Amino acid sequence: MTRMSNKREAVDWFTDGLRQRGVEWVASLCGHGQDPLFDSFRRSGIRIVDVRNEQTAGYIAEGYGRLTRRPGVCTSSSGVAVANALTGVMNAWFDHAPMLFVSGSANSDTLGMGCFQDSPHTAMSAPLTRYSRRIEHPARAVQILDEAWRAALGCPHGPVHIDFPMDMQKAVVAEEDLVLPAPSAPPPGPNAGHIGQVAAALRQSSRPLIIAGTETYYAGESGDLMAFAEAFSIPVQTPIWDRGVCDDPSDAFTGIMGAFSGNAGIFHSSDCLIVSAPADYRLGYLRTTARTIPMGRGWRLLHERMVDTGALPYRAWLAEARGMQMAFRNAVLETGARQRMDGRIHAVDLVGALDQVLPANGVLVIDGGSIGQWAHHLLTRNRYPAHWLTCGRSGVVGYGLGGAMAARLAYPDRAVVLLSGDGAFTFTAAEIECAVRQKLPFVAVVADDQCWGITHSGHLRQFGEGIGTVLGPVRFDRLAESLGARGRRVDRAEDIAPAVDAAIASGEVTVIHVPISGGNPA
Ligand SMILES: Cc1ncc(C[n+]2csc(CCOP(=O)(O)OP(=O)(O)O)c2C)c(N)n1
Ligand SMILES: [Mg+2]
Repeated sequence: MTRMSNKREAVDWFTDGLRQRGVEWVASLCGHGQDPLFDSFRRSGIRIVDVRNEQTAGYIAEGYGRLTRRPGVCTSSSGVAVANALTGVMNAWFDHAPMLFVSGSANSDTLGMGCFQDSPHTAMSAPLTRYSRRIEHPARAVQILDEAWRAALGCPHGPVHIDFPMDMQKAVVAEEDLVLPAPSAPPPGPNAGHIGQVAAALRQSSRPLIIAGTETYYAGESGDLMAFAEAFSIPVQTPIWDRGVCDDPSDAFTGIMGAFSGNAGIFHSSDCLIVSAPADYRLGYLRTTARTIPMGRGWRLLHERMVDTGALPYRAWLAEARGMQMAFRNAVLETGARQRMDGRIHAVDLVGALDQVLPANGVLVIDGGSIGQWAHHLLTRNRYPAHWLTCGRSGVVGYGLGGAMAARLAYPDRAVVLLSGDGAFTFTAAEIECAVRQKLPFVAVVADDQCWGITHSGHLRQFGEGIGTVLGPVRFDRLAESLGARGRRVDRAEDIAPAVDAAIASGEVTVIHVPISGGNPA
């Protein structure tokens, strides 16, 4: 007797492949090209988190990738929807966040002939992704998914894109005809020879500084790094907006380095930089006289090497570095005090209140210019947890609501607090309705200085006035209420912490509108 062949539409094989890779939801906005995908998701139990702008779908996918190191998935319809979703893809491209973007498109026999929303989907994504391919043979649906997935989690990680024309989705493929994924090689391990050189450089140094973030985080070595740094009293700093490597308060963590922020004093006082980060603008392109040694994977091996060689901890240097970190923080607080206006809330009050009420495992999502700088300066004195979410190396604003939804999907049981500028918040404010309806609660605290504050401060310095930087009044509490969320306005500094606390406890989407007097720490 011959066995009945198992025949299914390619889209169902594809959806199965997603499920096998642990995908439980996709973020999306419906439309042309993805009806078979939506139907397949529905039948297979994959949740569709729907949004009002594909930008948010992209941000949810990449935010989830950042928070969990597993690719978040978003899908879109064809044409301009792809360009919208590419906003999140581009943000992921900047610093290797793993995510998968799937676009639908018209039947392949009409592509390029002026079919509806005919547009160069994969050509648009190609420069921004580690893998970008259209499925042109339905039997390759799972094999292409596998290639894409492996590229997203490759070395380095990054965003990937699959374009899936509708006729390819609907084509029936027998199981035995499916093209099988090729076996893959494991990621490269630490290079023992190079680790030896790092150890030797450290032994010759008296004031070493470790700069690490995203690379160490995605390598899964944050714990090893911090254990090493603590054992040998070596200060660690993370480039601003990188993934954090220090979840729990640690004396060895001495803050953020970056463009307009961070305590550059430690950097300039160091005689040896152990760098596991790109030498980009945040690190001043590493133009320094200090010895600079790149470091990849293998923090545990380095730790062992240092123990073997009988190296001693750099206690006095770490104490000095901590002193510089505290002096820097105090200078920031003094800047805030100088800017303070009678009776008005200042960003320092707001950030201080969050510091009081945010639980240790709470997810803080930071979006906005000046308010983000204040938060980074004041909240990162001895930790920069990987469960906080920032824009990443791109420095984008306007991703925060997608980021908060991603955080809720990644951490169903934790407090999720978005700290946003007023400008950043309005990029995708309508998503509040989607979050409420789909039970993805978070607390959004909107620091409202009625301007694109960081740019405004820069214009004041350069031109004596802001040029196109001033915004009008928005009642963010009422806006939230009109979108089905809870809204609260706070006008006194002492009311911020209780309001945030109550909002976290409510388990509902809550927007707390905090008018502030404005000002930048730098
Ligand atoms: C998509 C995008 N557009 C423009 C910018 C430039 N930019 C950086 S910070 C900023 C101001 C943000 O204003 P707001 O969210 O109100 O925060 P504030 O600086 O006032 O605290 C702008 C316009 C950017 N980073 N990203
Ligand atoms: Mg603002």
